[in-house]
Amino acid sequence: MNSLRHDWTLSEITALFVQPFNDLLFQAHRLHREHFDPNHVQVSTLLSIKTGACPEDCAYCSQSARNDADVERERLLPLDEVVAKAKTAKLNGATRFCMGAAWRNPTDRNLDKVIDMIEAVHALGLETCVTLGMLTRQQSIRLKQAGLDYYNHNLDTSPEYYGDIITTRTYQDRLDTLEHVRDAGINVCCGGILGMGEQQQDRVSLLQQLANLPKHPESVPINMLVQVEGTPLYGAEKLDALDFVRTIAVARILMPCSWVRLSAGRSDMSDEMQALCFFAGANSIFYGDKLLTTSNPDENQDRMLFDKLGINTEQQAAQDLGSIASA
Ligand code: SAM
Ligand code: DTB
Ligand code: SF4
Repeated sequence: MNSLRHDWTLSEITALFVQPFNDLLFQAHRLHREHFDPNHVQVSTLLSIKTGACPEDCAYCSQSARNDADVERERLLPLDEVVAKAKTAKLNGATRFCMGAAWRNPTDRNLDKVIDMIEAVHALGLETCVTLGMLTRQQSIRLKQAGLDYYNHNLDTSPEYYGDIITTRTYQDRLDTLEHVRDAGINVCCGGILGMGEQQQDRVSLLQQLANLPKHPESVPINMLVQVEGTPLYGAEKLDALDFVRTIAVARILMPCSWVRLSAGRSDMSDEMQALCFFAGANSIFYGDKLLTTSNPDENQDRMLFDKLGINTEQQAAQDLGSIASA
């Protein structure tokens, strides 16, 4: 097995980015095939369990109380509603159920309720993932004890551009939460957002941060900004589609055993662009017509795309996670 590196330099990553497109995609796809079935895509379904009124000032987010987006705020959903949504997701073919809350961090009482949800979703035979904001070491241990499979916490962008996007929590706060989650033994889901007006060097630097973590995240969501009216980033210059594909390819090369998720933003992507992303090494998506507050392609559309591409979504043996676990 190719040994995983955690010492990538900015100039090495830049050199990958600026190769001719075909050379980059060939390199990424070859590595993808070495570690994964190239015709398999993992599907996760998202549910917002607590929506809006978030105290943080993330410039992209519809749920920040400081932004002016038209989002109906909702309290923490009751357990039976969450279980009903998870059952539907499972019937539709999802293998992982991800629950997101618009919190800076959960209180311990919040966490009790989320733990009930994790246990109930797990009992349906689904993998569980939550994204609740910053966590303490103790809270991470409690989530592990509840059987949580994945915790999503993104770095969002490069350390250099970060201050232009969020001022209410630091990059180091994010790294600290990732360390707590990792140390508790929970699988890490960590990625970022492209198309926020960042430069290529920021995309290089974000990927360097992810690849040089002490262990690669098992899951790396690459989101294309969903521009929401009323947020500061509404109207930001769009990222060229091929630069997005290049970023997926470089993520695949740097983190060859991680699941790279083609996350938010697929509603604005053509079938051809998504097909290129899958070729470049993306092998996971969010499935179902809603992300947290914005829309996603509906299941029929995705089924049709997968049929055209010959992609299967059945759950597979965890042989690939096994290979990263030993790295
Ligand atoms: N409040 C928690 C937090 O921020 O850690 C969890 C939920 S938050 C919505 C999870 C992630 O969704 C963010 O870190 C960001 O990467 C992504 N996200 C939020 N709004 C987005 C948007 N408009 N476009 C793309 N990604 C977005
Ligand atoms: C991630 O990286 N992307 C998801 C998930 N983690 C929680 C969130 C996407 C949110 C898109 C905007 C919205 O629907 O509010
Ligand atoms: Fe709050 Fe998370 Fe949105 Fe930031 S990304 S405003 S922390 S819900």
